Amino acid sequence: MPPREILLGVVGKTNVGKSTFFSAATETSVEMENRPFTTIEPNIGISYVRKKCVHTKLGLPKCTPRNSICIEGNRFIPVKLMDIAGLVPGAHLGRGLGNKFLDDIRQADAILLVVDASGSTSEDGVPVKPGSFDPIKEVELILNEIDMWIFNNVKKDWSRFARTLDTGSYTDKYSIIAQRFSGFSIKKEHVIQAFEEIGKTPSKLTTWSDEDLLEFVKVLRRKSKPIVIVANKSDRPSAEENIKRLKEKFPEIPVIPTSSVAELALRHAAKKGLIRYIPGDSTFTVIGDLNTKQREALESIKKNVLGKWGSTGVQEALNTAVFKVLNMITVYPVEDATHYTDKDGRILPDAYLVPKGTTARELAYMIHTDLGRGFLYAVNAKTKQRIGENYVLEDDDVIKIVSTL
Ligand SMILES: Nc1nc2c(ncn2[C@@H]2O[C@H](COP(=O)(O)OP(=O)(O)OP(=O)(O)O)[C@@H](O)[C@H]2O)c(=O)[nH]1
Ligand SMILES: [Mg+2]
Repeated sequence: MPPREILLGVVGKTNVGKSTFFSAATETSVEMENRPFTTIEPNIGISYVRKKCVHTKLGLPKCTPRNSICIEGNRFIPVKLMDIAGLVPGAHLGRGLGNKFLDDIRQADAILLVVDASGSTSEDGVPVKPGSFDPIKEVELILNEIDMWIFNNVKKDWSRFARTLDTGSYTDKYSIIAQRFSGFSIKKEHVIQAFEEIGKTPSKLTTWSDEDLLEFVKVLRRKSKPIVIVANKSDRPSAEENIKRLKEKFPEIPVIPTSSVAELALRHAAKKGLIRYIPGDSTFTVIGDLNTKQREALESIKKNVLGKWGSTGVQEALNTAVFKVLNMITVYPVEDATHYTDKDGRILPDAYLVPKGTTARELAYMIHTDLGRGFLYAVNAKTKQRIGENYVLEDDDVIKIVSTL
């Protein structure tokens, strides 16, 4: 089984810039020779997280990437991005695209919650005077829609389910409850964590009130669908104060100031050969002939976005979701631990995103079932030391697996 594909859902009220974010994040100037993912639905695109490539740390002049891209020492590793239709209040009751929207969300590993930080779109997505709508309300609205949707779905049959669990003798109630929520990709570990957090055990479910169930659902959602707040339209003056407020209001959620239009413009300009810009950079260099309009647009981006926030935020939002919120690390499997190559001599061909805590043997299984089954030992290519199956992988490890099969 190859490493799990990561899917990030771009979620938000209507007209906040979800599609612009999606276009910017999936626009690339470098084509990969073989597409990393097999099935791509229309609203799904490929985006990349950015990391310093391990070849630079190893003092190698270059690498030969296969499942990813390396631009000037920066490894870009693919993840899937889903552009989800705009959400309106009452979606959980079927309003707007209602259930379609919520259905998409359940597949996502993490949510990029896009808000209009400039406060210039109303609850229903209608343009209003900048600063007149509070993006904090947007975050609350969306989280509430997701919570209510899960709650309503689970509540339907809850009392019977609760009775069965309370009266039957089950050894692993957590698993059964996880199954009940599996349609929302909620796993057993999330269920265990949620019970811990609400200070209950799965023994007297029949005594739960609706409020108890809703509280449980909220905690489950937080555990299973972690969020990054994409504070979009940060190029507008009215965004600054709101971004500060968002950070204060949601201290446990990363808030990333973002200008999707700026990122899209930079990527287009780079693609046309007008500028040199690597996604996530804090600046760009002009290398082509710009007309006045182009020059003014780029200067404005430099001043109002890059100069002010340090980057457009698009790359940072993706990186935060994958590395901080989903806790992924990067490992590089190789077949030759001396030269860091695969059997065809490609240097550091693959960069895998794996959850923190993954062991050497689990990595072997991800590369190939046979490698996992016949696992003998692994070699840490950086230190040339042998490591056992229970070795917990570290970020940027380069690993050779030795197997009987
Ligand atoms: N100033 C500014 N405008 C933006 C930014 N991102 C998007 N917009 C504008 O906001 C409007 C809505 O953008 P979309 O990307 O279509 O928004 P959406 O969230 O996909 O909208 P729906 O699909 O209708 O829900 C467009 O006019 C964009 O040009 C940004 O970073 N800054
Ligand atoms: Mg859209």
